[in-house]
Amino acid sequence: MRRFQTAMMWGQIVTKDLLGGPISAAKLNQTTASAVTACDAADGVTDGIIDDPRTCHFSATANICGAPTAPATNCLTPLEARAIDMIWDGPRNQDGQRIWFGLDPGTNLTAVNGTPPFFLGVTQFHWDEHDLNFDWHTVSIDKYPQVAQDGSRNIADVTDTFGDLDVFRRHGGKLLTFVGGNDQARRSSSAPLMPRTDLGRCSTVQAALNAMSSRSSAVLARGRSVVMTPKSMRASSRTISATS
Ligand SMILES: [Ca+2]
Repeated sequence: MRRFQTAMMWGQIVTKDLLGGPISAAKLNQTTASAVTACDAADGVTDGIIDDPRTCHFSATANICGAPTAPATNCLTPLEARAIDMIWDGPRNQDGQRIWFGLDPGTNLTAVNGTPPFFLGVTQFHWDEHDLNFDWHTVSIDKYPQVAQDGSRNIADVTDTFGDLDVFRRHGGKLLTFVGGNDQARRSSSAPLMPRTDLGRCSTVQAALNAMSSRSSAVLARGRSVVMTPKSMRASSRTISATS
């Protein structure tokens, strides 16, 4: 929970540093619509949904005003396009290594990147720094990794660990979690990490879990590792029935 709540502030910090503040909702929504238009049909069904956002490599630079691919309205400046590409990419440290996942193309960008910031992100920064008066505006792109690291040191034991699930496991419990790909806060691509974060330190449960991720990500104890698509969701339902 700590990592993804901290990451809610990534877009706020990127737009603050590059632009002085958030990008307008109209431009964010237009860019999302452009990404959906570009990637929708790749899954074989033109339904307004990007079935597996990991396969969508649309860049917001296509929407820069004056570009042949730019939309008729709500085109972007080069810095706005760079900011949105960084939001999709996710936070990175000074070595260029990604330290959490970006928002999926197709996800509504306005909820955590508009005005005001998503309140849980602001609160998480307070927890990360153990300072109720900590002002997120003082955090730059370069300093973001330190706040995330501070959170690991200061608050992870409180926010990232749940009860001992070994007992649940020994009793034959089966666990199914679901992450909607269009959740503005959760990154569906983070679902495979859930056994190591949200499920805490239960080694036997971790060992029992297989990760399945996509737009409709799921983690199923004793399940098989598959990529979830509408077809495989139906197949997975049969797997769940067979093992329950
Ligand atoms: Ca589609």
